[in-house]
Amino acid sequence: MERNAILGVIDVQPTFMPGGELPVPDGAAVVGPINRLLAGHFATAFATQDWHLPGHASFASAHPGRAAYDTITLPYGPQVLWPDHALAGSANAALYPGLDQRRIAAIIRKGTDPAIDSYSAFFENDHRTPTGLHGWLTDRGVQHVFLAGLATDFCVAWSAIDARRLGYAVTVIADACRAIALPQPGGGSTLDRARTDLAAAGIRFLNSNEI
Ligand code: VGL
Ligand code: ZN
Repeated sequence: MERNAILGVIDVQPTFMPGGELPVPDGAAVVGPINRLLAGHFATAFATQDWHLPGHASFASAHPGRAAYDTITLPYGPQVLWPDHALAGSANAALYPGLDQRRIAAIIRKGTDPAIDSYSAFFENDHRTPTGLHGWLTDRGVQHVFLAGLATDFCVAWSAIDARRLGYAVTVIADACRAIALPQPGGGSTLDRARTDLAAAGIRFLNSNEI
């Protein structure tokens, strides 16, 4: 692996796994490939944690009359409403206990502003408020960001697009991610849409055995 590469482990938290509050189908399957990559291929990694207070603007429960998976318009744009999830300080918001954390040098918590959702590891969903990750990566000379985790079509995709915009080479490790895949009004799913957007942005997809 290039010396200026890093693995980003996105939202590998029990809240996004079967049995959690916002289960991503087959979500726990990302842990095996991620742990192998952490042990064998990457000297350094960062991780993100989705981290919301009760009443967060992305929770359907905060919008009377709305249901989970509806889309509404908030001041910064469209927002899918989710079941309450990733409650700050809860056991299900911790990094997944089976994740090998030895090489995780930084942990970024996102979604801490009650009024703004934050899918990307780099910016909140207003596309303006930085998380600080870009500065940390820049200071360390990182040029190539590899991404794995949950969910392919939300937090991984938005992190990948922002990383490209910021000038990094970006590779998504496909078999180390799982998607939510919500049906879209015009047909297709959020995963189809993410794949198209990521390819158009020049983001590479590899499987972990090709790294
Ligand atoms: C995520 C929905 C809401 C994700 C986080 O990690 O992809 N999705 N919050
Ligand atoms: Zn969230």
